[in-house]
Amino acid sequence: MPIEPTKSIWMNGEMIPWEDAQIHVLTHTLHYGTGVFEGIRAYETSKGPAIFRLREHMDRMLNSAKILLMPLPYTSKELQDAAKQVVRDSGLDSCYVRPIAYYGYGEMGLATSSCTVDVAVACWPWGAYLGEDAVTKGVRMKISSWARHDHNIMPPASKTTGNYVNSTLAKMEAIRAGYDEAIMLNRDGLVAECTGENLFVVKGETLYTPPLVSGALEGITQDTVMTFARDLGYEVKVEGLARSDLFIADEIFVVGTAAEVSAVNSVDDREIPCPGPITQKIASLYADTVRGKKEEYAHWCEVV
Ligand code: PPE
Repeated sequence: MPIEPTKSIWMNGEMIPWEDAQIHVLTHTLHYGTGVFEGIRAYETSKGPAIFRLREHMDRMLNSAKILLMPLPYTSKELQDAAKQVVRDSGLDSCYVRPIAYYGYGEMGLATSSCTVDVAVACWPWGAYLGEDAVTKGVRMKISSWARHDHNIMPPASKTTGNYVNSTLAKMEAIRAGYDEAIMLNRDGLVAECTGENLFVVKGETLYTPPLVSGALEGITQDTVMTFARDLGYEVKVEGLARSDLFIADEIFVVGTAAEVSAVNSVDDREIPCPGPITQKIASLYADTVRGKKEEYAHWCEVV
């Protein structure tokens, strides 16, 4: 679906008209994939639009930049304020927020030491990421033939734009083979994550999710879901998962800001019970929490 423009985009500290948020074709990051970004959602709540876990997202953006040795000219707080301003200005009740920091136009070559760092924050309406019925009917997963890049190739803890070449290869392979999404294994054959989501396996009353060392981004939705699961009395284990753990899971679901909580109905054509009761419970708690309907988690909703 095409991006639906909003009024303005925050660029280097100023709100500028949507159509003026342009960059030069010789922008460094366009050539080398050296940007860092975030994906955040704002939801309609009874107190007005609120951005979910805004601080954690902007803190992670600072960490992504740190890993890349990129000197971000803004603090987490300044970026949080920029995101709030963009959402307010859009007049939207709910939207997706995309901050990005990139090496700008001015120098070429792989060393970034003398490059300028530009930062933008945009928002627009973005619907269900894995389809409208991802929660009820689930998605069909393919284990990718592409390995997840690892810590000594592209650090998965940094949400770097270039990292997503790996995700795009896997996503396109899955879609062209008739699946909805890919599960990526690391080079040791352990489950890492999906192209834009973390993964959970349910076995009995225990939830398993792969850690950063397996090649997963430390997801903020993953953290939210782990909090829910523990609060609901389930055990949560952050540990390595093998391919077989997927095939014989009681339930599998994937989570991310864009994908929210989406059920999995099969992995490489092995059916997974779907939608499972624990998946449903977590998905509905997530849907209520992000809309500010759960008092105990209301501190995660940053009213704009
Ligand atoms: N792993 C990857 C590789 C990833 O891109 C995301 C988010 C996650 C895990 C989940 O992280 P979190 O959002 O903090 O729970 N993917 C973002 C980008 C999606 C896109 O297509 O662009 C997102 O969900 O916003």
